[in-house]
Amino acid sequence: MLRGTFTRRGALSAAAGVVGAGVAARLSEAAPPQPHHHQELVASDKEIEIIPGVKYAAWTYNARVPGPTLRAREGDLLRIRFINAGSHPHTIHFHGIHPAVMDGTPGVGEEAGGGLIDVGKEFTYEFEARPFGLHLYHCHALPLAEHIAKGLYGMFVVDPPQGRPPADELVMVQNAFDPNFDEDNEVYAVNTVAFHFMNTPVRVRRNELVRIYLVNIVELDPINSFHVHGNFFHRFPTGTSLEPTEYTDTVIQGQGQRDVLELRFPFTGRYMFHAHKSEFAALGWMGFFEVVE
Ligand SMILES: [Cu+2]
Repeated sequence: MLRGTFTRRGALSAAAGVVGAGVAARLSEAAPPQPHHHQELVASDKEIEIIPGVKYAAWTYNARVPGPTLRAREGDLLRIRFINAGSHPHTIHFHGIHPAVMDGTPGVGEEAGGGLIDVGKEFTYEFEARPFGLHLYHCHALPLAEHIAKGLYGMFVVDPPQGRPPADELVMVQNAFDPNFDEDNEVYAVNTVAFHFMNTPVRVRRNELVRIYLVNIVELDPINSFHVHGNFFHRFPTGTSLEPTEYTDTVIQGQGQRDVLELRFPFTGRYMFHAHKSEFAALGWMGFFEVVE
């Protein structure tokens, strides 16, 4: 069974008064990957709160944005039953290596039941998890920008066969919203809720290895970025190698790009993390780490 892994979500969501949004971000307490995974993803329309008091009519996987984080080990067989209980035809398009019929692309594999999944219909995606790395899944129905911007996406983590070193693992899906439909985002965040981690900092321990799974899924803006204060991190692009390629404090990501980041905080205290694009930070994409003993 794949697990949604937002283990502290209940407490943090309640703190922010947020309903239906994926706020917290810990992966560490998830069940270890199993060789066979069965997961059900249900598309549905759902109103979510993107800032306390600001509602957004989202399209969701499993009534949340982002959808549940899927995790497997390289080579595991994934079986993902997709039920479209929404108001529009949708798909699940997984990044990774798989046969065409499992690609979740309209017009591809429809004779075998794949492709575009109509309202009230379902399809089971079945493929091996590979390559290891940090991937994503999202709806690929047209118009693509609308189906992504409405909230149909999530993170897909494939662990290397030998695993990664033990760490405090965090999921950060950089996303944004255009609640007034003017083709320009007004709200930016990681994991949907603007400014959430300003009010509820992400607590980590001094000197403990912290691993961040970072994805950019923002529509309407060509790039996004992640910057951390008072520290540097090792960057593993797409997570497909166990050797980092860069030691830095800022990464730039286009849409669909992702990185695994590893760092340790040598000092206690509060350290900001935010988009190094001032406009995005001012519109919600900023937060704090709180480093404790
Ligand atoms: Cu869709």
